[in-house]
Amino acid sequence: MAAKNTSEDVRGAGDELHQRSGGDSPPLTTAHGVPVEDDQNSLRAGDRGPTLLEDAHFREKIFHFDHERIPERVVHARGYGAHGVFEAYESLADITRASVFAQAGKKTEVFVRFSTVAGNLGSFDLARDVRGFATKFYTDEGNWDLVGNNIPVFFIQDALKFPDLVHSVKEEPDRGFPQAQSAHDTFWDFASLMPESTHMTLWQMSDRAIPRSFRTMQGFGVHTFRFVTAEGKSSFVKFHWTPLQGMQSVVWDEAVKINGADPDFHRRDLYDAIESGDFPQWELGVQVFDDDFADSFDFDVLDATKIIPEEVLPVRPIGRMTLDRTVTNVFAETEQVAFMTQNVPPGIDFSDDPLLQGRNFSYLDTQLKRLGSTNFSQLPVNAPRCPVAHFQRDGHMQTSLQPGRATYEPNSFSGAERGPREAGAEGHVPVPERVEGTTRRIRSESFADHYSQARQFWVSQTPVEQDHIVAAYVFELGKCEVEAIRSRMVANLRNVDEELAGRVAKGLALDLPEASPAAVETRTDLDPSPALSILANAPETFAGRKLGLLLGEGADADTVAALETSVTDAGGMVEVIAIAVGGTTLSDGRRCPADQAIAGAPSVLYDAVAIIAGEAGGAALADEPAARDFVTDAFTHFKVIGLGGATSTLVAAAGLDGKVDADDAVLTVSGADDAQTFITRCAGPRHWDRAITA
Ligand code: HDE
Repeated sequence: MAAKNTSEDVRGAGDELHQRSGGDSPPLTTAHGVPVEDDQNSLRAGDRGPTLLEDAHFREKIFHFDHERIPERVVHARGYGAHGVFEAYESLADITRASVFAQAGKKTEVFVRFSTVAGNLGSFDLARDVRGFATKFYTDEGNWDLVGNNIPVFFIQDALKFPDLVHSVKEEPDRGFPQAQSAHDTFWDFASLMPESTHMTLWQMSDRAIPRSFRTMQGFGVHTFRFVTAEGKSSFVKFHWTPLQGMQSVVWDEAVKINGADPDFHRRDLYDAIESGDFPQWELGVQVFDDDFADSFDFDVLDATKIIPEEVLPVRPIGRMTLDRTVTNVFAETEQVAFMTQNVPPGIDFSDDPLLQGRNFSYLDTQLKRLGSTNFSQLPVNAPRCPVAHFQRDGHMQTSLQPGRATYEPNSFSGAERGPREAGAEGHVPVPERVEGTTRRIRSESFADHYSQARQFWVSQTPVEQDHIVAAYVFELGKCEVEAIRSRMVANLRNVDEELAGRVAKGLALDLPEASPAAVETRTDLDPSPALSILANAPETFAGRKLGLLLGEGADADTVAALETSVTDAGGMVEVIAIAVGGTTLSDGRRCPADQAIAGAPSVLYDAVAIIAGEAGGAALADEPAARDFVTDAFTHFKVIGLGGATSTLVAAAGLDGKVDADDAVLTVSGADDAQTFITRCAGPRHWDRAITA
């Protein structure tokens, strides 16, 4: 008799998940709704005979599977999205007619996608890279896409150079590596030959490029845009997102290790925060200015390699965004979302920034390439939430039942037969601008100063941040095989700052090259901008941060409970780690389950760590290599460490004997008072003064 694999065979006994999956679930059907009899065995002639062509269910299932993939984004391929809401603080009617800012408390639905730039879809989250910060506002006058980055400047001034930039940073084509990294010859070859990139590389080598979380990074519109009032009065505007969680980054050695321990670190972090109800928020701010300011400012406001320092032109907060809903389906939403800089509603307009102009041209092409149909705007994540009416018709995957008889305008029909009414002044009116000039391929002289703001960024950093920048240049240039490339980049850095160039050259054991010729002499009179430092602006809070609580057998139950309470009260999260994921027994005999086994939970995944153990538990941890690394890494990464109970054997085994006693950020934790003191200290900065050399 023919044997038939049944669903019961596949499930196995006692499988609760499967037992639960019956009940109210709908029947399995084909894509056309026909109920399926058997999803384990294809239709065949005889027990061991060939599969039959008439098995439509098999054919459809495999056909669909074979077509599951679409091209990934050529840049920003790896991203993670979430839904939320934007709320305006006040009416901005005096500067823009954009409905999103029409009145105080006005709420607009948003979708945000964060991303890395260079890596492929399956790359890791903690690459040293710029982060995309793209926001789609579903306004009641159409979608507004603010497609920004977490760094306010860009590598190039003219969109014509974008393919060159991207080709240089992507994996090298003759070998297919390195992925998701700028630390290789072709990127630094290009950057060193393009002095206009220098300012951006300073930001990219800073801790901005290795954020702790999407939740702890700023966002910027980068370009100068325009606000336009109902009366047609326009002003220039630059957009800033400020995370209300505060800014925070990791150190490079942590980034490298996080990529191994949890390549999904940033997406998991955002998902966990939103799912646990800890909704991240950003404040939207604007720098608004007129032609007089633009004319008198030190640099060209159309040059995307420049900022306007906040100290020169303050940022005015105008609203707050809250991300409060994870996606239902990553492909349908995060992958299919189509951002386009040219999506601006009435009240917002472009400037003549050549990079922005190029982007406005590019984004439509990329969506057609990826999504395969001109009707991509009908996908739920892209569809405006306001009425849509036009005479565009048909095309692949048309899902809209467009009514009306006339599909052209002007037409003289009326009512249901007519279609939308005539376009008019209620629509998006481009700012009238008088333009004249001779057509030439030219770069304005006002774009020529490539080093002064790079220097300003450098001198605005704290010494710790400067150390990180030097180390990053040394690391990245050290990965270049061609010495001339290293040397050329250091020659450029001499125009930024002699100390920076000297320290990078020393780190590379390179003879200091002559400074490269500069079109304009570097200005040394620009005041430092404290707003550019992450550390100088770090908040004193543990809210939204995570404590890694490593427990050994016999850990004091009261201390463990007190730590959990203190962290939760501070708005933070705790993850319990033990040698085995089944957990450990506390001093009161209670079994404490673990969230993670130590082998999969190195301390790089946490903002601060505490280790609590009884005698036997402490000795067992000391025997565990992953537990020893847990302590050593936390110490090396300047983290606050809490020690409770019998941890001295572990500390000695980790090679930190003698070092922890005199260390201000290694605290003894025993009981509720200590737990509170410890968490209060965790809210402060990392212990940057820690001497970590052997
Ligand atoms: Fe983009 N960029 N870009 N870009 N960009 C894309 O569009 C492009 C630039 C940015 O999460 C692509 O949908 C050109 C600056 C983000 O889906 C593509 C130029 C800034 C995202 C494209 C730039 C950005 C993209 C690829 C040179 C910061 C991801 C996939 C002028 C202000 C959006 C896609 C998402 C994506 C073109 C420069 C930000 C190819 C030609 C400057 C955040 O259209």
